[in-house]
Amino acid sequence: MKKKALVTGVTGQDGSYLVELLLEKNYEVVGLKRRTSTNTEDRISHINSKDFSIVECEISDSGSVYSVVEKHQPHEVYNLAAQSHVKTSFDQADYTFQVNTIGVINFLEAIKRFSPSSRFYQASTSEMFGKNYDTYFPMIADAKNSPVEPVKFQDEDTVFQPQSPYAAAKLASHNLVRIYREGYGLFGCCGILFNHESERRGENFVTRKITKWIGDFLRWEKKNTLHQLSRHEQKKTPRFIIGEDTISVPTERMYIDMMRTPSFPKLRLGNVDAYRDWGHAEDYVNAMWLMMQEEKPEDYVISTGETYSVRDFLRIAFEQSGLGNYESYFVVDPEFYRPAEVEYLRGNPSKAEDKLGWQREVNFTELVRRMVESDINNESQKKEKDQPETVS
Ligand code: NDP
Ligand code: GDR
Repeated sequence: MKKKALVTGVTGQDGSYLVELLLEKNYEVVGLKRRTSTNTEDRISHINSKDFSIVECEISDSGSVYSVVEKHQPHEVYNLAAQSHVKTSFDQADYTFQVNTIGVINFLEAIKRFSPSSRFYQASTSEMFGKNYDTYFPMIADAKNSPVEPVKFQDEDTVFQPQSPYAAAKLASHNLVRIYREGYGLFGCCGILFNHESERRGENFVTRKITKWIGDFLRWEKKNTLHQLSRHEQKKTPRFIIGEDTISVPTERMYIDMMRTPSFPKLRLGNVDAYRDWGHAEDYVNAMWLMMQEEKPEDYVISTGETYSVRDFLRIAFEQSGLGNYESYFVVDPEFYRPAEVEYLRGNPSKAEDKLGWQREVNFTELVRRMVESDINNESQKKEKDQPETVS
């Protein structure tokens, strides 16, 4: 008999990759999505399998959750649905708790009452560490001659110190899973996942915001520069006028309308000095599945063990796109600062590597490359698809 999995948040980044993985592993997958007035199935519209169905479920509504769990009696429940934007959670704290905490209580209660053998995965987060980290001193052969800096990291034993309503709501849920595990013997495990991105990342998270801007800018550049200019001319005239807030094409280089000076808004970002441990979502959904196959439910840190700043991401993305130095293309906008920030994240994935045999495959540079490439190609592919077919 096929195993049946329920996946909440199926229309999100991780949901889409997890469904692909579970179908590959021969599961029957029921994806749960909330009701929306517009189509939110872009990330899963390519999945065409008789073993995949989508059911409407609002996870903050207990009746909705109880009936879906009772009806399907799933072997595994992956709870990925969340109000997942940290900055938004400062403005929508109540709603964030409704979805990110009450939603989890609804599933734990539903499993306890109607399907106690179901296994439950909760999407916990490195944001729960907030300001806190531990340190170790690296072993350096010639410690006498080189100053030894302590290395900061977080692992399963690091004390949580959340910095946002999002993280506080996720921490409450993290504890609830432990309480139901210890109190009622439910199989509940939490993946403490550090940031993971992809070509499918939501457009208002910083990595995708950067790569999407690059893609949009390059298309605008192509449309608005006079490509008929000789190579010699192109070298002579500046490519752009870079002002405080916008980037403009000089009139003599304009392509379509000689009276217009087209301009493009600069990339606006908040704190570019925050450090994150960034991996690829495809590697991370594999870790979710692995921890659900263990004999005993436990919590695991999933991360790369490396840390880079937002500035590093910017630098590498702009270099890879061919635009070069990012400095003149972006402005710092206080609107994107948060009331409280998490400055430094670097996870130690040793437990997951040792016990689950998990290994990430995509490194940081490759992650940036894939995202840049996808955003440069994406829109043009989409446009081509949208073009009405011509009849000759
Ligand atoms: P996304 O924001 O891409 O996806 C969130 C999903 O939750 C979407 O499908 C969304 O639906 C759904 N959702 C939101 N509210 C509700 C609701 N009230 N009822 C039902 N569904 C709802 O997140 P990711 O895929 O990146 O992350 C998956 C999970 O992992 C989240 O819980 C996130 O907090 C957590 N996490 C993510 C990390 C990351 O770096 N990506 C790291 C650590 C944890 P819709 O499409 O309609 O908006
Ligand atoms: P994060 O991801 O808050 O770590 O949460 P995000 O990409 O939103 O921010 C990362 C860092 O970049 C800084 N930053 C900006 N962030 C956004 N979104 N937009 C900006 O313009 C901008 N400029 C700078 C932020 O201040 C921050 O320091 C993600 C989410 O997926 C969570 O759901 C998940 O739990 C954690 O990762 C792990």
